[in-house]
Amino acid sequence: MIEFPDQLVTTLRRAKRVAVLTGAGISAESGIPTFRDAQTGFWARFRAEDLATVEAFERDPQLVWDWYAMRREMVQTAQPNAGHHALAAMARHIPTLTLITQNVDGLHEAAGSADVLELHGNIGRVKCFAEGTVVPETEWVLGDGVPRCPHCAALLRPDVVWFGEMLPQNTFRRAEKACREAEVVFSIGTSGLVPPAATLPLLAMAAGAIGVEINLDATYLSDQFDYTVRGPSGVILPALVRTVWAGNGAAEMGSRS
Ligand code: BJW
Repeated sequence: MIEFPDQLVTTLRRAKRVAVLTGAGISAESGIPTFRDAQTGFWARFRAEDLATVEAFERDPQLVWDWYAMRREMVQTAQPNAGHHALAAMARHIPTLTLITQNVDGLHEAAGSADVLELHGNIGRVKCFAEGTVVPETEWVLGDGVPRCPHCAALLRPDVVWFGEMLPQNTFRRAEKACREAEVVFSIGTSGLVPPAATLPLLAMAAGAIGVEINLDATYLSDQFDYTVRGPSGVILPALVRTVWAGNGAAEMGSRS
């Protein structure tokens, strides 16, 4: 049985505002490889800078399109796991739980979470490379290579945020606000290596939130959190929800205090 510190359990039971940042690790148990995992990560097989940048798309649009098509197919057949479901359940106990994700897979929504702040876009959407307009699949102009925009004939690209691109400003502002107001902030399944998303839990803790990191391994941000829990989020999160909202509670997580 996983045991959680009394202070965290009590705080969560009373909390009115909680912010949660998730990364690729929460979807690992749904069979979607993480970005930086040495064994299975996308980054282990492909160089990020060869695929997830505007320059890469300009250099070789077909390579980038094919990579995203392969990942889109993987996401379409994936199911949310116990970690996604536990966060959807947690939202039913907390008046304002803001779920912020770096993931582009839509699995939080598939688990029933509403109003998810998708910082890095969604792999299920495609937009015009020239105008940025989202184009539904029924309107793609198909030819030999990468599909084209029905309005201006420019190439279509995935509606995700590549390195060096701006995050959706309104979404990021809402995430910042939720973090500034949170009593507890969770950082779940993220290496914390990619700004500006990685700064959000730090912003919340600087504003007074209790910080909790849930990850298989230590990250370079681990020392900054009040509590760290090592293990798969698909196991830790359901246990946390059971403990906080169905009784139990004790202490077994790492703590900086
Ligand atoms: C488990 C587990 C289990 C495993 N349970 N845990 C030039 C430079 C900087 C900024 C700008 C710039 N030009 C313009 C900007 C503006 C700026 C901006 O928007 N500013 C705002 C203020 C509005 N834009 C940016 O900052 C961009 N950032 C950037 O360019 O940074 C520079 C940089 C360069 C090089 C390295 C690092 C930074 C936005 C970046 C957008 C990132 N895009 C990607 C690709 C998305 C599209 C796609 O999917 O292809 O987003 S990169 C990739 O990293 C992806 C992820 O969302 C992101 C974070 O990765 P994540 O989720 O943390 O995954 P991993 O694999 O790193 O970690 C997994 C973790 O899970 C590990 O810790 C495991 O241990 C753990 N784990 N199984 C629990 N079962």
